[in-house]
Amino acid sequence: MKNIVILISGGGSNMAAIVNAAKREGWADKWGARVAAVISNKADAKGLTWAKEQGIHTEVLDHKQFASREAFDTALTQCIDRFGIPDQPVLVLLAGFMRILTPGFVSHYDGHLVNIHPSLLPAFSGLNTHQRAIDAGCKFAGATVHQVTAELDHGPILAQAVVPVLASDTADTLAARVLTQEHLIYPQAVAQLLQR
Ligand code: NHR
Ligand code: GAR
Repeated sequence: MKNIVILISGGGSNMAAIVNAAKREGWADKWGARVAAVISNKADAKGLTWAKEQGIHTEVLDHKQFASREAFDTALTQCIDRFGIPDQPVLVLLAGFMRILTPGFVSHYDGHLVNIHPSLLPAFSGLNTHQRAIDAGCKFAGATVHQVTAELDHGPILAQAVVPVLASDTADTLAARVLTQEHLIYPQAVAQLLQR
């Protein structure tokens, strides 16, 4: 069994897309893969309610309870690894997870840590991507699934999707258009990783 742990901070729609794809496409039967847990750094993340309703194990690890990034990441590693299987690396998926992770955390999951970022990387790494794309006059925007490395939003690209930027767009309308594509490419990219 390959266990997947999903980290969220908010709505969790990408998490739901992955859980639904796993169910619909039979990832457990095909590749022995299952979403073992969803962990949020925010107690009020809406995605937690949905995950619980699906019978998925959920945990909250509030970063504000920790004195340093390192202390939080060490606790997060311990929490994630409880859902691992001996001799089988756990696949950790960031899905709207809003905390920058330390190099120690990244190297612990080296090659098994993936993020979806709401821009066409390498353009617009970091936060507030949709407003920045509009302000730059971009005609296209999109999302990128990438391996996570110590350098923020710079790991190898696994998948991208492109959407048009319309003259009438606000950050919210563009974000919604990008999000529909995220829900397609993130599960696809994860399925490709599981097949390897
Ligand atoms: N960590 C590493 N080492 N590398 C990456 O590529 C990472 C990462 C952690 C998260 C997601 C990312 C994104 O897709 C991600 C990629 C949060 C911030 C941020 O500045 C930036 C990028 C991403 C996630 N977070 C603030 C912080 O101080 C907090 C912001 C908040 O809480 O709202 O950690 O965009
Ligand atoms: C998604 O658009 C994701 O790409 C983005 O936040 C949204 C989360 O939505 N991630 C980041 O901005 C990471 N810094 P979701 O919680 O509904 O999946």
